[in-house]
Amino acid sequence: MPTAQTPSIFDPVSSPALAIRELSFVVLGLSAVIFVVVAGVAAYTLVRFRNRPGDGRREPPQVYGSTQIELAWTVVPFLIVMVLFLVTARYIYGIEGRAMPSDALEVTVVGNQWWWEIRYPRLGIVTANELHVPVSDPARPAPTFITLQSVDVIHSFWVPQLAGKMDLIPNKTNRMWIDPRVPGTYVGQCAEYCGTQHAWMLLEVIVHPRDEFDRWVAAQQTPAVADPAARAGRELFLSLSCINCHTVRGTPANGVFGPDLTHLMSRRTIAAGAARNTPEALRAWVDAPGAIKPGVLMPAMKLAKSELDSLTTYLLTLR
Ligand code: HEC
Ligand SMILES: [Cu+2]
Repeated sequence: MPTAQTPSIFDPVSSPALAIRELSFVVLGLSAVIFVVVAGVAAYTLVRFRNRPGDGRREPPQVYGSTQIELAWTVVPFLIVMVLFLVTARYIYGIEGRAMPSDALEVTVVGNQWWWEIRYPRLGIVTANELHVPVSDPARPAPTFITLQSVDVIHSFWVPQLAGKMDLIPNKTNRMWIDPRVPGTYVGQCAEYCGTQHAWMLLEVIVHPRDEFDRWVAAQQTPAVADPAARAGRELFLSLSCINCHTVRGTPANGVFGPDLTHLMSRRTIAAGAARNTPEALRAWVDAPGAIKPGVLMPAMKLAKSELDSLTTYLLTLR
C-alpha cells in the first residue's frame, strides 16, 4: 500500500477536486490582475504626484462629485463579482448535477462523536474510519456516491485531494461523489468543530485497483471466524457490555453505538486515527480509552489484567 499523500487541494486526483483547483486558479488569476492594476495605479500616483520642491504646502486640486468616477468604481467591481459568481455557480452545478450511474458504488458515511461509520448498504459491509473504494479510470468511470448523515452534531467530510467539504447534518441527508483516478491512500478529517475530540476524527480513503477492491469486499463480507485459541476472550467479550455498543457479525454482539468490530484487524488505526492498530494499543484502549482520546464516549470498564489480556487476544482474531 502506498503511503498517505499530503492532503493538498493543489494535488487533486478526483474530478470534483480537479474542478475545485481549476476554479481556484481562475479566482487567483483574476485577483492577481486586480492586485497588479490597483498596486500599479497606487505606485504610479505616489511617484507622479509626490510633493516636489517648490510645491510648498499647497493642496493639489480636489475632485468633488464625479459621476464618471462613481460609475467606474461601482460598475467595474460589480462586473467582476458577477463573473466570479457565474463561474462558481457553473462549477457547483457541474459537480452536483452529476447523476448517479446505476452501477456506481454506494456508500453511507455516518458522523459520530468522534469517528466515522462507513456502510456499504448494497454489499452488506459496515466498517469505520477507513473508506475503501475502487479506482476510477476516466475511460471506464467507477465513481463512488457517498450519502452523508450524522447521529449527533454537525461534522464535515473533507478529503482535500478527492472533493470539496460536505457537512454531515443531523436529520438531513447530503450527497457527494468521488472518482479517484490514482490508487493510494488519501487522508482527510472532520472539518467542522464537533466537540472535544474533533481533532482526532481522522479519515482515510484507500483507493484500490479493481481486483484488489473486490478481494477487500469479499473479505469484509465474511462473518467473524471463531478462533478456538481465543475462546475465553470471546466468551468474556460476549458477557460484557461491549456487545451493547459494538457489533461482531457472526456473534450475538449487535450494538451500533460504537464501531463495528467484525474485521477490526483489517484497519490500520483505531479510534479514528488516535492510535495505530497494534496489540499494545488495543489493550491500552480497552483498559482506558480516555487516556488515548480524552472525553471519548467509550467507558473504561475497570477490567482485571488477565481480562484485558484475553480480550486483546480475542480482538486480534477479528481479521
Ligand atoms: C457505551 C458504549 C461502548 C462500550 C460499552 C464499549 N465501547 Fe468500544 N467503542 C465505543 C465507541 C463510541 C468507540 C469509538 C470511539 C472513538 O473513536 O471516538 C469505541 C471504540 C472501540 C474500539 C476501536 C475500534 C475502531 O475501529 O476504532 C475497540 C477495539 C473497542 N471499542 C472495543 C471495546 C471492547 C472490547 C469493549 C468491552 C470491554 C467496549 N469496546 C465497550 C463505545 C463503546
Ligand atoms: Cu469534527
